[in-house]
Amino acid sequence: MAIVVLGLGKTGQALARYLHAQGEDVWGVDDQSLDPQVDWQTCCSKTFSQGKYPKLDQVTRFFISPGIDPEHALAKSAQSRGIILEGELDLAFSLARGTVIGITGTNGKSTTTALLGAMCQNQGFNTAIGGNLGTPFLELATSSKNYSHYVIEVSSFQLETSRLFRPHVALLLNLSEDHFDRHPGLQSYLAAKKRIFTKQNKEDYAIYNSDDLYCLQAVEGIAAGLIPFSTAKRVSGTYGRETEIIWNPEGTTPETYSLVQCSLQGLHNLENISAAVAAAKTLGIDGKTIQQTLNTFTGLPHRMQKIAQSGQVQFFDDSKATNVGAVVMSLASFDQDVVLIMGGVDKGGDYSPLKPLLRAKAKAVVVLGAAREKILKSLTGATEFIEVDSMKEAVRRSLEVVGTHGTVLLSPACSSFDMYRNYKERGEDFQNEVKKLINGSN
Ligand code: UMA
Ligand code: ADP
Repeated sequence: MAIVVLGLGKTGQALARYLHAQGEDVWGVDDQSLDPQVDWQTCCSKTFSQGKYPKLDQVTRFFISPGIDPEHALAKSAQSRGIILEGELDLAFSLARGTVIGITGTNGKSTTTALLGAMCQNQGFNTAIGGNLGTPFLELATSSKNYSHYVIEVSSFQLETSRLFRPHVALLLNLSEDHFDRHPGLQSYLAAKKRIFTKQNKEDYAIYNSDDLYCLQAVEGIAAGLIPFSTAKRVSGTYGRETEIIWNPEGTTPETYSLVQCSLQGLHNLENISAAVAAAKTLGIDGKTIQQTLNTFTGLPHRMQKIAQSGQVQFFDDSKATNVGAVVMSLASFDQDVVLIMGGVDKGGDYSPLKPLLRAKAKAVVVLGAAREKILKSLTGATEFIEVDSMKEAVRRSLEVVGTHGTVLLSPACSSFDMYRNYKERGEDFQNEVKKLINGSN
């Protein structure tokens, strides 16, 4: 009897290694060639790659990596035999011994995960931070470090196959169009996100954005205790406004946290901080630790990261903004005179929500990558558009257009896979080109 692990990236390797160590007969499958650096014998008894698939007669369990569509041919053939597709999340959850905090939403997951993780660590909790953020949850759950807390970023892809995952504290930050290349529409995407709450009971907590209609829809009828956060009005949880966060659930004395020394900027980060503070209070973290973490947390790279200033021109790397909702928030954080560099691989969403912001804030948009035509078709008329073929050219043209003052912002609204391995590589390329150009070595 064998177990198939489909996809041998980070998740697949963690799954195969764990299952193999348990004495299971693990068959690893990947559509690409296998990484020669990995000693596959330590995780799989058989491997299949580049279009070769195993027969499923002897297969009893089937794990699928989050990046692989359940419509994948081998996964479909397993399902047609009555084999249930399993993901990593449930297995990791069943093995984790501490308090699990799950964070999902379209945008802000990584920032909120890292911030809340830092609060937990500063409180002295033995905290694991990971999941979709980087280190697979399964690796953390099976580590010998005996974590007391797991702060886990969870994607819709991971939630799609979950049946058991029950975080003690679950956060839903926001919901807007994303991953339409995989989810047939917003309702299916929302249904996947809602699964973060499905297994919770009344001893658990659901922290949600009460300014977001989809989040309100997602928490309807769930069993967990509800804790809202808002940046628009005072609610019975956290309220983020300008330079402070107020924690004031019904029946409590209000607590105020200052953001004057906090380096996370912008309305979107006010949401992320409000969510993190609500979770920290729910976990019993003391006010002093929360304030100290807000004062010292520096944010993650490639998320609205200010990378350079040349005279009155500032440069921001927001390469992680891979959907329209993220770019809307980023643009909203600037006054005007923005030259926006966008493009990459289209994820099936609608670009038109950018139109009013581009009219109000942009000097020009520099477009590159595979989604160029679709972007131009939906946004033409909102501002000046410049088509380019490389990041080098994008930076050079941006600098010409921005003139002596303004902002050059890489915030692509697309994924990066047409030109780069991931958003990090894209951000690094942008940063290098900016540095070369402003230092005059290009
Ligand atoms: N593969 C196939 N057939 C396919 C597609 C992929 O065999 O049709 C193979 C690839 O050749 C590769 C493997 O599957 O070897 C990759 O699997 P994967 O895409 O599931 O990626 P992992 O390396 O396992 O990384 C995943 C997450 N990636 C995705 O969900 C796409 C990582 O999130 C996460 O950090 C990691 O697990 C650990 O939990 C990245 C991500 O982009 C950052 N996530 C998306 C996002 O944030 O928008 C959801
Ligand atoms: P995720 O892990 O969900 O992709 P990140 O924290 O990595 O989120 O941020 C990705 C991008 O999304 C950032 O570069 C920023 O442009 C945007 N962003 C961050 N937080 C929010 C939010 N709360 N609402 C909308 N956009 C956001």
